[in-house]
Amino acid sequence: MIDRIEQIRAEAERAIGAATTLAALEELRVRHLGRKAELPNLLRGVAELPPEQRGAVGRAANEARQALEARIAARGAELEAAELRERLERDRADVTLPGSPAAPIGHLHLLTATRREIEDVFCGLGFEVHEGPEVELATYNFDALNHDPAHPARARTDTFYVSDDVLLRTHTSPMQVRMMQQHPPPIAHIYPGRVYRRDSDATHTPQFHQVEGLAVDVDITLADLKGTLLAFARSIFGDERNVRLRPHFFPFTEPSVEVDVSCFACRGTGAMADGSRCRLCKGTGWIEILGAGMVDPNVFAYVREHGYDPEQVQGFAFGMGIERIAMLRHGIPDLRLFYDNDARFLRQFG
Ligand code: 2NL
Repeated sequence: MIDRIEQIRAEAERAIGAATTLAALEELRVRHLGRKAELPNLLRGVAELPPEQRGAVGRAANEARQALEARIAARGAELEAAELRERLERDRADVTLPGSPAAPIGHLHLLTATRREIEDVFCGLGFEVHEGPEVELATYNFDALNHDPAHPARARTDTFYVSDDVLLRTHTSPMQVRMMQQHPPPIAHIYPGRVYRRDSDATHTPQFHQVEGLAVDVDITLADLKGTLLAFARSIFGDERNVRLRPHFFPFTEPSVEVDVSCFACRGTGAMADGSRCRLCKGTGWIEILGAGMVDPNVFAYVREHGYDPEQVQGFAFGMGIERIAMLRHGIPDLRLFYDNDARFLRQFG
């Protein structure tokens, strides 16, 4: 009897040691320690043995059962640990990899995004985009553009001079002259970029951004200007918008106009739904967005020998502030917000 117990114990211990899965181990537990297994049966039968055998057999069977229980528990812990290790290995994740899809890092500054949108509109209308130098000759910045020699913008107090005849451009108009010198008509260009003026308050910064435009051919009219700017205004401010031209003065255009877009807050009515006065357009129904006009013949005369005979060609030009367009469109109250680099402001336009 004792031999049989030792045999069962040895066989079960070998099988437990060889078990490779928790399921196989559970099967062994049922086979050797379950209700119908041999060892528990032996234990239950101990009472019927002759008294002199009971002690030894009972002890051996009990020890065998306890030993097998301990073996099963130990092997179970081993297999569990191995399975966990394997699962971790299989599920290994490189937490330093970017997500999928990668989260975008940052976004364009609102001024850059606005500038690109403006460029897209005019590209769609057949205009080319050209950039030029920010440090400019005074001649290109003022004289070529029909500025009166006494024009206040020339003053040292209004313009950053590098030397007597070199300055930081006060508008992108010098590029129009440079490009006319390089390209005979017909041309249709826009000139985006930084410009500089000695000004600083809630509506002026010493450096800001402009987009100017120029279209020259033999038959360009003010109607072409109005149609072009209507298409621009609708792209930027909405399909429902209209534009109107008001007489104005610029040195380099004749006639000159200021261009208004119908108000997108009150749909041009000047009044809100509750009857109150529209704050955006101050109740007028119109918002000024840019200046424009027909290129003054004196400007063409400056580039006459490059194919711009003022008797033969005509064209329109316009100029707008990128900051102003973005402020109107997004209701931004202070120009300086563009340059403070407060991420809480900038992130709103991501
Ligand atoms: C404004 C007005 C304007 C121009 C810019 C221009 C340039 C040449 C010839 C004719 Cl070379 N015109 N530029 C014309 C009209 C208006 O800008 O309010 N800008 C922010």
